[in-house]
Amino acid sequence: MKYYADLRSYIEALDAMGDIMHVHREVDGDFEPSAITRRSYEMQSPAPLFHQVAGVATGFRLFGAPASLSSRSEMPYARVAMSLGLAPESTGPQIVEALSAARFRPGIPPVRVSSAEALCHENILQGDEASLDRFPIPFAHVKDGGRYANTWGTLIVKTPDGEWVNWSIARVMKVDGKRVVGLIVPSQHIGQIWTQWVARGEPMPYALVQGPAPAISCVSGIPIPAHADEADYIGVLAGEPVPVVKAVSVDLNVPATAEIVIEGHVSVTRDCMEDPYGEYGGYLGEGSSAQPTFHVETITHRHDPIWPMSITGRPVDESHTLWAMGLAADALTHLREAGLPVKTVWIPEDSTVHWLLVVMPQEWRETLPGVNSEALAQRVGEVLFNTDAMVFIPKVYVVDDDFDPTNLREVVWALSTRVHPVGRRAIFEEQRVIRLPQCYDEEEYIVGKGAKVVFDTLQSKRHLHASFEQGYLQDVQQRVIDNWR
Ligand SMILES: Cc1cc2nc3c(=O)[nH]c(=O)nc-3n(C[C@H](O)[C@H](O)[C@H](O)COP(=O)(O)O)c2cc1C
Ligand SMILES: [Mn+2]
Repeated sequence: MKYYADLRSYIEALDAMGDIMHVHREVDGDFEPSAITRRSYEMQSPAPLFHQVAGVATGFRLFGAPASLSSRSEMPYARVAMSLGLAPESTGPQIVEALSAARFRPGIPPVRVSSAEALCHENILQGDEASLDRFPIPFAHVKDGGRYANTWGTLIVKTPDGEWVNWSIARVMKVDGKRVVGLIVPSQHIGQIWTQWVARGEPMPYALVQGPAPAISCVSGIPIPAHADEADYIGVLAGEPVPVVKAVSVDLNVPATAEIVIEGHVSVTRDCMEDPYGEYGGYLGEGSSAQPTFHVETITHRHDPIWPMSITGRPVDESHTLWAMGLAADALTHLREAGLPVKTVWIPEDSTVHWLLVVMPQEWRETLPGVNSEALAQRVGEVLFNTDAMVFIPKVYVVDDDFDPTNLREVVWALSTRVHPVGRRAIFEEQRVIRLPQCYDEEEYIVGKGAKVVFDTLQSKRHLHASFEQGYLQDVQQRVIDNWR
């Protein structure tokens, strides 16, 4: 187990295990880097590091697929695990468990270092010099409304009273060298905090951080509770405080080892059009909406900075690995806090965050005397659908632990044989619906309400599998294995 304190040491570690594809030939600055990154997701090949992008200074690099599935198929979650300081061989459920366990430990606040010690302050650009035009910012997908200047970076904002500092990922689109426009979802923490600044009529200071320590990127992309600082939680995962430095022109602390930090203020009105953007559900974007403008005032960066990107779309990319595991850990935490003896929670990558499996241990009936599976499904829905993070999840399955929830073949087999066509489900009407899950009708998106469901797939009596492992006596199995050629 090793914690990577900056993006470069993480990339070096991936390189040492054969999981980096160096692209030395010049790529265009428009679509080629994203197309290569997309193809690398779909082929599960090494993560591309672009050494020369047309239109930007030599030395300015682009890095794709930072936390998707590893090309080392025997350790598929190595990129996520290593980012979080866990062993590369960690299984999905082990990562989910680690993320949930860290929620129960006291936070470790960041430490301030001086500007002279902060790598992210090696270059400080202000005024006209502080232009996004210097950086390699490609288009992500062909139908997008513009170049996306944030797909994997951390937005840092804090409440006007200074009590709560939030680090999160939300996409922002480049308008020009000095302006970007960001999608602010009201239920997300950045939305909750922006609303407080709007109420005061003051522009919100922000820092957009590209390429901090990989654990920072990962935690920025997953839910922890409102009013909790992601920095303190990252300190727990890292086992040491995150080094931060005071930003140059706004009153915010930023991760000291980051590749690039963009500083400025966010407008108090939704004054700019954002979107379309190809989303995690796997479809190219349609439509657009008015969102606030982020003005670029100062940019600081390391020498030869690396700009990371996640090119969301059909599975599997960072939304389906990291974000899904973070949502699963959040659900697991809430269910356990509600006293439910849940073994694990898993969101299959290929469901693009539309299915969430709640895995019950064999002995759950003894732990919850008098509760039948129908009542359990109802309780699971009551707990989950009241949390902010589950606004993204339309369909929950309560399942037995007699199959591997991370193995898609087993998931399809178990669900197709255990979901009743019409019965055994708890339906929750009038739930919050936002425009990101793909399965609702236009009228439901307009009113912002629709149904959610918890399928009760628990078997009243466990059926044995007609498999090699369960369908034959031990001595026959052993003889077969011993004589296998
Ligand atoms: C690659 C990636 C892209 C994301 N893009 C967005 C986005 O554009 N808007 C958004 O609201 N959440 C987005 N998310 C999800 C949020 O980062 C996640 O819900 C996180 O919990 C938000 O932080 P918060 O809990 O502090 O609000 C993205 C996550 C990942 C991993
Ligand atoms: Mn938060």
